[in-house]
Amino acid sequence: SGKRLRVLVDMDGVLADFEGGFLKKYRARYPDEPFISLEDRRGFWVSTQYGQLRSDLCDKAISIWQSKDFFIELEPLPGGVEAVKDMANMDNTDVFICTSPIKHYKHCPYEKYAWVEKHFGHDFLEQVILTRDKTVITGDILIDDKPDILGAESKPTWEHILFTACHNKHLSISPFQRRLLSWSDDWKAILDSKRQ
Ligand code: DGP
Repeated sequence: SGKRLRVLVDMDGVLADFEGGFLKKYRARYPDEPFISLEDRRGFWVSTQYGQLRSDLCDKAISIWQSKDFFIELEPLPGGVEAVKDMANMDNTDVFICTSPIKHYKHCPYEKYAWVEKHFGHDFLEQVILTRDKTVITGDILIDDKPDILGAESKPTWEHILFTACHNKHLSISPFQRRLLSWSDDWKAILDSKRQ
């Protein structure tokens, strides 16, 4: 009963393995440079941590995700595509993939649509929201691995569910913030907790 539930699901770090794809391509392109293992990743911004390792590595990191075929070739994270398809087939549930493209727009926005078409099918392109500001998008839940989601709207309608990733797993979060540890975790219970 009640109104429909609207779930916003982030793409990079939640459905698509941005961190794994980055590290693989960085090591292939810069085999003689130091790198940060996924165990040692801290902080959302990959380029910031590489810049701290050595200042010139910031631009080398950025060059990886600005390259053609970076986003389309990202592997799906375990269980994510299946979970979102299951979610989309649930009664009274609308699911949108809500993702922030990088500002180097030559490849990324196109490849994000292509990735959704490849893994979900053409019809699911209806569910894609590209935005640099997720706070202005209304929804009941936003499942996202970025710890701080800020923007023009100071009181977003959604509850942010922090999706655990290599860069955020050590963060202590407010006892009021909820996590989804992986797609094996009980996402259905989180959705049900928001239904009227
Ligand atoms: P989202 O996951 O929707 O919040 O999008 C954030 C995007 O930024 C995603 O494609 C990952 C990417 N990203 C990760 N680290 C960095 C970084 O250091 N600099 C930039 N410009 N983008 C980054």
